[in-house]
Amino acid sequence: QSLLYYIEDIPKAELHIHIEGTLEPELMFKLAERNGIKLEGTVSSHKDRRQTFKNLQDFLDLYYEACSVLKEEEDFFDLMNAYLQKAAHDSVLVAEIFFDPQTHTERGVPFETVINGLHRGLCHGYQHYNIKGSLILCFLRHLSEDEAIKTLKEAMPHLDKIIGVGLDSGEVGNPPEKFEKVFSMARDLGLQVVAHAGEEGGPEYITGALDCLKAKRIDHGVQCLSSDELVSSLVARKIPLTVCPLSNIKLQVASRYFNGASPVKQLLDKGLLVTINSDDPAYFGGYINANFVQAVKDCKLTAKDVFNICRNAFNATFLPLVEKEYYL
Ligand code: ES4
Ligand code: ZN
Repeated sequence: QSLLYYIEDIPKAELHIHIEGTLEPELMFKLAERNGIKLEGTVSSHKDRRQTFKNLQDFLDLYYEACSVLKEEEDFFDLMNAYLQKAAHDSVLVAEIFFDPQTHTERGVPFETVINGLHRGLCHGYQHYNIKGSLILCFLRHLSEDEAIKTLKEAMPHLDKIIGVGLDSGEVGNPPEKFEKVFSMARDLGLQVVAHAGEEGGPEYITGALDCLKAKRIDHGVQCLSSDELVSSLVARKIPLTVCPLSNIKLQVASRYFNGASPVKQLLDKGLLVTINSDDPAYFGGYINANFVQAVKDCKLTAKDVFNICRNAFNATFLPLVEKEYYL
């Protein structure tokens, strides 16, 4: 009803979106054809394959496979442009966007191709949709720290196009401590730090991301609810959580611990700085507005809750203070 219109129109900051996770089957087939790549199946069969996932790894296998159609700078530009167009439709004004360079450099696509295409897409999006977009380089945690360091070195000539670093991919078995050195190097370069933690991993992954990597935001973080001590610490240190309701539901993160519903309500009730985000919208059934609708439905949120969540997100951006104040 009217809350749905409120959700559609309220200005938003998107803080947890993987650009590779916005690759819709339609664009995937278009790029495959342009690059002379033969794909199995059809747009419709690929949509079907994205309906359910057993867990994070089950999704990641498909996500990395789909990335094989991304080859040229123009492909990364088109991917970014397609996302920003959708974000504008969802009243997104600021977007801090993850990209996974190692997914592409491992296949022989040069780092420059990836970053130049994405960055050109952001510039185009600022001009055409008035979205303030920036890039966060994510290291793949299933790979070694040496490979992460190699990637950071490749990024050095492009530091003007990156605001921070993050950590993603399969969490369990790849704790934050594995990446202490590369995150310290990144901080010394003046980069901001975020990390996925407490998605499938327990509270110790969140503590590690904060204390060892010095993360300023936690991506997901929903598993903090199993430690009262950690919750108190997150509240006291005002650490924002970038929560992704549809992701948690589709990857069975919610079902195992929160009876299949988004844990947004429990997190808000503890006084945590919750934000609502998209994660991999082309796989999880919807972009940021759909994630708000899901949370409102699961948690019976009010317009006031929606407002506070949006305000939390602008507050949690890495914008310079004067720019941030403009949105608050
Ligand atoms: C991801 Cl949902 C999620 N978790 C961890 N890593 C990721 N990369 C892309 N989506
Ligand atoms: Zn994510």
